Formats: sequence, C-alpha cells, structure tokens
Amino acid sequence: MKLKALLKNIFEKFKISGTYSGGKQFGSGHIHRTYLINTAELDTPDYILQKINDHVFPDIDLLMNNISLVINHLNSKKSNTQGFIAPQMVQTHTEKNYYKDDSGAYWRILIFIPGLSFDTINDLQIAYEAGKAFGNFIFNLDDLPAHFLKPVIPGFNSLTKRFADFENALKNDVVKRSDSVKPELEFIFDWFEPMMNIQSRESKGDFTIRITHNDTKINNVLFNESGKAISVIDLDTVMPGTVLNDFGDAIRTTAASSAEDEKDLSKISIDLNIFKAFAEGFITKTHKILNPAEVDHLALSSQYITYMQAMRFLTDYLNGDKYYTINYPEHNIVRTRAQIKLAESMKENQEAMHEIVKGIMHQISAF
Ligand code: ADP
Ligand code: GN1
Ligand code: MG
Repeated sequence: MKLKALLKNIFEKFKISGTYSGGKQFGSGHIHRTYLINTAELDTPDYILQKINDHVFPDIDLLMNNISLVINHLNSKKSNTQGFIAPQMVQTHTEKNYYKDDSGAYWRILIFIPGLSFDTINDLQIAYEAGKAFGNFIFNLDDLPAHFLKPVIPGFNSLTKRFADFENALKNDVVKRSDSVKPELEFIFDWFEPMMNIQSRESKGDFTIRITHNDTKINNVLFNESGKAISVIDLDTVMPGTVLNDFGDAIRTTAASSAEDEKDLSKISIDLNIFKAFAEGFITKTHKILNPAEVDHLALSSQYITYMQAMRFLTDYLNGDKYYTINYPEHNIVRTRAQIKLAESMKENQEAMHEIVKGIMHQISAF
C-alpha cells in the first residue's frame, strides 16, 4: 500500500474527529516514525500518528499502560498542572490505545498539540520555561507510587547495564569499526569509574526512586508562540528513576551550545547562563521534594548522563546502527564525539555549575 493510503487507513481505525486531509513525516525524534495528520475541518484537531518502534519497545502493552497511568494521573491534578497540558491518546474503535496492522506493525495516535519544538535553544526564558516544565512534571507525579510503573526498557538508567552492552558491542565488533574509534573507546573506559559514583549512591538509597520522564531532551517540550512551555511530550520512557536522570539529560541538550550531532567540536560547550536559567525553573518546581543528596548531585548529573549518552551512541555505532535513526552512515560517531566534547566542558565547569545550584537553593530557601 502507498504511504498516503496506509496512513489514511490506519488513521481511520481510531476514534478521531474530522476527515483525513493529508499526512507527512514530522519531528526529529530518533525512535518512532512520526507523522502529522491534518484534518479537513477547521474545528477538529490535527493528530500525531506514530508507528511505534517495537524493536526498542517490545512490550507494547506495558509501554502504553505506563503512559496511560501517567497521563491519567496528570489529568487528575488539573489544579496543580498550572497551564501545562498532558498529551492525549486517542483510542481505536475497539477501545484500545494502539492498533496492530496486518503486517504486525503497531500504531498509536495522539492529539496534535500546536506548539513549537526546538532541538537546540539559546534563549534564557525558554530555558527557564523548560526547567519549569520538567520540574512540574516530576512534582506532579510525586504522589504516584513508583512501583505502579514497570521498567519499560530494563536497565534503561543503569550505567552498569549500558557499559556491559558497550563492552559486548566492542567485543563482537560486527561491522569492524572499533579500530577507527580508539580515542572514543579510551574516553569511555577512562570515565567509567568516576561516573559510577552516582550509580553507587543510588544503590545505597541516597536518591529517591520516583516516577521520572527519562527522555528530557529539549525537543520533548512544546512551547507556545510567546515562549511559554505548554506540554511535556514523549512519555515512552516514564518509569521509576531518579531526578538526576531527568535533570542531567535536560541539561545535555538545553544548555549545550550546539546540537547533539554538531560536527565542529570547537563549537561545543556548556552554556552556564542557560544552565542557570534551566536550573532556576526546575528547582523552583521541585525544591520541596528534593533531598540534600539529590541537590548535591544535580550539577554532576549532567556529566553522568552525557557520558552515558556518548556510550550509547558509540555502542550503536559499533553495533552497526541498529537503535537510533541515523541520517548518514557516520551519524552515531559524530554524535558520540559531540557528547564527549560536551561532557568534557561540563567537567571543566563542574564547580561553577555546583555553585549555581547552591545559589538557587539558597535564594529559594530565603523566601
Ligand atoms: P521519538 O521517541 O521518536 O522522539 P516523540 O514522541 O518525541 O518520538 O515524537 C517525535 C516528535 O513529534 C516530537 O519531537 C514532536 O515534535 C512531535 N510530537 C510528538 N507528540 C506530539 C504531540 N502530542 N503534539 C505535537 N507534536 C508532537
Ligand atoms: C532517544 O526518542 P527520542 O529521540 O526523544 C532515546 C533517548 C536518548 C535520545 C538521544 C527510548 O530519544 O534515550 O537520550 O534519543 N530514546 C530511547 O538523543 O532510547
Ligand atoms: Mg522525542
């Protein structure tokens, strides 16, 4: 079936309002195939139709169940969400939140939230708003018991598991790329022990296990025309985690001076003003639920997550690009190098970042 006919056909399996008038590939996510579907009528919404990546998410029921629990919880706390809207899933005519087509592919539909999504930013107000949005997300889920959600990708936040996957990829070297990435391999080995510190503290119980988003890239927040954050999207990886995963991952893309796949390494560094603006927004929303050990590790968490991300891109490069969508053959190693450069810049600025966090906490507790 031609793509247009396929999209229309899938679209009509769901309880949508309006008439299909066209669909096109949309967004810059690395995981699913995402389409924007327009409807002909002016008073009906447009929709996001996604072909779910079932290689990354093999248990579709678990995936969709986690997301539903979070959306329902967020919607039940309208008084608390203060201007943020949760994504809304659309059900099929048979009351399911996904559709399996004849080829075995899984599809889902969300109501399109008209908003702007950015892969990189350099605006302080946007950074502050993004911090508020992700902070608000965690704050509003604080009373949903973490064990209600199941780990949709086991070991997703575990550095030990990521390192084992990396070592495996290196050992197998299926596409014979290891010789060409010696400096990157060295970086991964050198940083492993110091970075394990965060995981060890987590294992000791120093950080609260709560429901976190786990994919807090800046392009997973939508903004309105005046730069106000309106929604946190891409809820696939909501599951038990720590606040450090969400804060660190957000800083990785929000406070980086360039894109995640910038080729010119001289352009990549951490922008401390953006870091401060994001942290202000985030801490304003979360300070009541953060414990001292969490606050103490916020700055370091960005290095930790950026290091883990470098490892993940490198692992995929060694595996022959099986996980992330790539736009050209070297994409994953370009991404790896960019993450390494960013992690190094974060390390150089660690003290300054930590002082910024302390300053914000001090300011907030003075009120
Ligand atoms: P991936 O896991 O592949 O990143 P996402 O769920 O993040 O998939 O969707 C990809 C992109 O589609 C997002 O970055 C955003 O631009 C857009 N998008 C997803 N859901 C919505 C929504 N409900 N409203 C508007 N845009 C959306
Ligand atoms: C993927 O789905 P997307 O593009 O927002 C990935 C994240 C990575 C990110 C790196 C399920 O995010 O974990 O941090 O790419 N999502 C999954 O850009 O693995
Ligand atoms: Mg996404």
